[in-house]
Amino acid sequence: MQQQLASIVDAARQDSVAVTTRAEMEAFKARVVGPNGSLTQVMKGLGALSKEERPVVGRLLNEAKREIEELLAALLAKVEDAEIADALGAPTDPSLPSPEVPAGSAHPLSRTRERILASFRKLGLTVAEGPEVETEWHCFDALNTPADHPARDMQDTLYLPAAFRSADAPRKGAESVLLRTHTSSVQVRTMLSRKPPFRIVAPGRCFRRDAVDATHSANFHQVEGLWIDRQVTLADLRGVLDFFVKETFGPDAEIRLRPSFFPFTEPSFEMDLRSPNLGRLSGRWLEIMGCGLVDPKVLELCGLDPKVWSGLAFGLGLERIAMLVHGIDDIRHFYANDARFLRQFA
Ligand code: FA5
Repeated sequence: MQQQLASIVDAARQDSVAVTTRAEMEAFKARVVGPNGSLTQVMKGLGALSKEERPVVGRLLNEAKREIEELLAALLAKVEDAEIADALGAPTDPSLPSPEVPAGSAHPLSRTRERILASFRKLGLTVAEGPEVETEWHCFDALNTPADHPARDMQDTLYLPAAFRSADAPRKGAESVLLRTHTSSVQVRTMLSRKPPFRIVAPGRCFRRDAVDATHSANFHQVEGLWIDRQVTLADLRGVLDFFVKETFGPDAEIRLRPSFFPFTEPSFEMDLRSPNLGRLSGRWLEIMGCGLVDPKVLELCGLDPKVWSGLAFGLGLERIAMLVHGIDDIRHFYANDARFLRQFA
């Protein structure tokens, strides 16, 4: 009996080498431990043995069963590995990056900002920056907009508690600290810190207490331009803006300067754009920025002699330009962080 069990286990071990598929494994299992399997036959004969022989053979039988179970477990692992390799096709290199991981991309507002800055860079304008938490003096007073000026009402903003007052806040008596309503405050900081001539472009975040709708946000972005030199004229302003518009909207885009009012420019204009490449807005005059020649009073307030220096300035809304370029109908899409919207600009 011992001999018989040993040869069953030996035969099974040799047999198992040829097993490669799940079906072959099932057939192998049936041959050994199935209802008519070789080991099952031996088990069936256990009853015919004497009382003394039974425990001895029983122990040998258990030993043989354990060996067969180990063989079957090893075969299952081998078959599963083969199935996985089959499903994957070619051998895999687990150190390679997954082809499924989507790449990130620049936000449409960042892309538009870079495009705008690139066109102004061609004209020699360099990027300047200023703080988002600004003093009342830099945001309004130095821009010829004193406390009782009605133009302040149009840019109502968020004032911060006294604890936020910075070291340079008490300048000329206007001490309050606020979230800047426009990037024009960077004009003031640049005129105070640099020696003319210079030409800068200042992109940045602005804040207003505006009710949010399809074209207004309480937090939006502007791009400011300032060019200070001797004898800067309206022809320079028109030339700079015409170049920018043609770079951004194509060579057929046109501009129109419409008289307007800003306390810090004189004369002041709204610049309208007309282009055949704007989908359903093609061919219509669209207002896209405020601009003008720097008011001599502002030059004086910022320490420049208006008899020597003159300048042009402009300020545009980044969201509005991005909406026109891409045909976006609601400013709120930019901030919703919806991947379905953002993916369209990847
Ligand atoms: C200004 O802010 C002036 N500082 C622009 C300027 C600069 C004029 C230099 C002359 C010289 P205005 O308030 O019109 O102007 O805003 C400029 C642009 O900012 C608007 O045309 C619009 O595109 C954008 N803008 C203003 N308020 C919002 C808002 N709540 N949401 C989104 N965009 C806005």
